[in-house]
Amino acid sequence: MRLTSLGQVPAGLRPGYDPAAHGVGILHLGLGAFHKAHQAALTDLALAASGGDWRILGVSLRSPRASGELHPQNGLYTLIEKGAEGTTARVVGAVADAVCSAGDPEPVLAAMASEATRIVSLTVTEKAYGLDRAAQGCDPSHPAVAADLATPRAPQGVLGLLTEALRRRHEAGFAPFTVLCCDNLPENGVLLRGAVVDFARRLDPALSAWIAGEVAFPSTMVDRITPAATGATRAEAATLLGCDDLAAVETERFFQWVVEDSFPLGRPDWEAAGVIFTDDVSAFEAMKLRMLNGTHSMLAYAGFHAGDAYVRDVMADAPLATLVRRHLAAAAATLPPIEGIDTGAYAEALLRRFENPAIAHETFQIAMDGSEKMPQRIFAAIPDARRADLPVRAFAFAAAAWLRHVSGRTHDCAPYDLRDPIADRLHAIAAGQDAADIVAGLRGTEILPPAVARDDAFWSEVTGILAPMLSQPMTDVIVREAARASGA
Ligand code: CS2
Repeated sequence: MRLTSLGQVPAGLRPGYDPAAHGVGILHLGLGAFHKAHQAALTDLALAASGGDWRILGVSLRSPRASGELHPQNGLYTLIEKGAEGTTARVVGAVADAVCSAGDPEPVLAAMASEATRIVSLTVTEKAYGLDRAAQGCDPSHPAVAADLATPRAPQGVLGLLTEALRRRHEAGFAPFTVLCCDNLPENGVLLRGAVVDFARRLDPALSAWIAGEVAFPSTMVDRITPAATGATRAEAATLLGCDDLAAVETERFFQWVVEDSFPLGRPDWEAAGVIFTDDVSAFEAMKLRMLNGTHSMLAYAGFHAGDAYVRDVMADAPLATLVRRHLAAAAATLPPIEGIDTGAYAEALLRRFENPAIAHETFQIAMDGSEKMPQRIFAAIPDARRADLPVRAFAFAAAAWLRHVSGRTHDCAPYDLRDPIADRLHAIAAGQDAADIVAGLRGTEILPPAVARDDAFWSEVTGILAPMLSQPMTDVIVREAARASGA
């Protein structure tokens, strides 16, 4: 039997409120495990604490899989939280329903345009936005952006959906919803605002001016390590519930959400759930991107090629764990001070989170989409390191490990899928004759910030690290690098 109503749920796992008594106020684009483990779970706590019409309509943009799991369950799913201290679980009632916009965007546009929708939040991954980061606008050559510019009244992509829904609200005389970007991008609200305003300008300058003047795009820092759900997740939920839950998710116990408090049409009482509101999210975001995500990317590339399937395996691999610590320290040194935050303590907490024995977070999963992740996680730190005359070796190692990964083959020549929106271009770069050629290929792309692309000394260090990675087992390279990091 499948989970469809709270009546099936053991009393101790039910939400502390009656979900049916609360209307929908949030529409969320990108209904993945992360949304269910983070924003939806925290909205659930806010509803339990203070109520309000803040339930969520979840939207899958491309694949109907996530909505197909949740819709038959009336939005209900089990949240399993795991730490070294043990496991806790509860059923989340914050998601009212789930739909897929692919093929027919009309029901989703109608919901976005409805006056009841006061927040549109997003977790769609970096690549789905179609950003031109350098120009702080949209990239009209991005496939979804190009398609939506051609058929703006029936959009499929993020910028098209937001713009068309805002146009309808403007026409109807409704106030705009707040756009809440929850992806791992620096100043994500500012970036998304620039992209939407630019996208709209290409269609209708007056609409673009209205969006620029009236729509709030608060920036956020989101954090919760959430591996993709597996059969084991669903089996655990079935044991807890006594019925099947195809939408169950598992995550760590830790979470953090730092949000700029700019919600003209109101918001749930997220403070009650432990959300931090501040005027300036950017320092938190840089800390999280460079320390957590930057280290994640480094350990994912090096670890995957060293045979470590999960992050916890990396942490049990002593030489690689040494490089994890080096990276955390190097990244921390590039950050401006944040009042009330000790980056040393933050690094220690990250080490414990990475070690979490109960979380099976695949290095292969983190290795995806490197071209979209490396700029803010690794490359952005380099100019700051240079300005402060700090060593850049840790960043050079991370860049080399990524370039090793884009080859698409392990040391034993086993192929794997290079999941990246520009996989073909990266494959062509990786086909270079030697490390110097591969590095030259990357330096010719727009992936790198110009100041970093010009940094000859940095790239000669990357070349020196990459050369042995191309011919020797990654484990040997890691052992030598760890000895060097420890001053041996
Ligand atoms: C990870 C993130 O997959 C990745 O690239 O670095 O998803 C990471 O687990 C989250 O940002 C943690 O909050």
